Amino acid sequence: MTELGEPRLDVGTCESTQLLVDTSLPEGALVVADHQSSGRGRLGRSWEAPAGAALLFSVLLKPPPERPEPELALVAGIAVADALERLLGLSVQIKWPNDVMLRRKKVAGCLAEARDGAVVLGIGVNVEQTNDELPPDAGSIRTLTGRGWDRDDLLSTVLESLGNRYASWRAGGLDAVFDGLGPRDFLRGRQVTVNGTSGVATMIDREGRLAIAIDHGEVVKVESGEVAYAR
Ligand code: BT5
Repeated sequence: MTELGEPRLDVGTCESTQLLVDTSLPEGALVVADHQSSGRGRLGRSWEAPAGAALLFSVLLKPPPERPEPELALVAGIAVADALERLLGLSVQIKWPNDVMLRRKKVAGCLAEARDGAVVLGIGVNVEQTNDELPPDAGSIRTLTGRGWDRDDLLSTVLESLGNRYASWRAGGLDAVFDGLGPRDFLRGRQVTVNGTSGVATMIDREGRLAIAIDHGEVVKVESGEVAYAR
């Protein structure tokens, strides 16, 4: 297991925890915010959460160069799913490439950004938001289970799972964490469109690609992109 969370910086409001991580610090350095004024998603999108309602943090990772850094968003999704399943006793899915789903709603998102030869991994988990404070396809622990959760307890559990899964991934790649991914694949069997390719999602493969069965039994593997799916 890799110990994550030291040194730790807690801030009230910031633009984005992603920007506050100093990459010269040792691996495991953590920034936690109560609120972000410009929380970031992938591809220039934003991550929104009212003050005091969500777990918002970034952690500094220094993976070996041979490990593909985009896989870390999946590793993070697995760790968040492990933690939520352990705490809530409910099954949690991963929607390729970086969403964590509970009761078919996005409850958390992960963002792996390469910087200065390191990776700043950001995770947002919706905890106390009401439906009015969330996008339509999103949920919070509160809206989905009827109760909230102490954000510090949640953070400790997520960091512990992440430390475990990250250590396994460092040593053995996605293969070593695949037990946490394959069975949780939210898109499997659903009609999807990614980067203009439409078909039925069949699996996430061991390189982290989404396999899509298109016409005539042909399978296309997609490395990244935004997924539109049928419910
Ligand atoms: C993600 O991006 O899902 C990655 C989100 C990472 C957020 C964390 S919070 C701590 C750290 N600091 C940051 O600045 N970011 C990280 P993506 O797949 O691009 O999803 C973004 C999309 O999700 C938006 O375009 C909205 O449609 C939707 N969205 C925004 N806020 C949301 C929320 N609270 N819950 C669920 N969906 C949300």
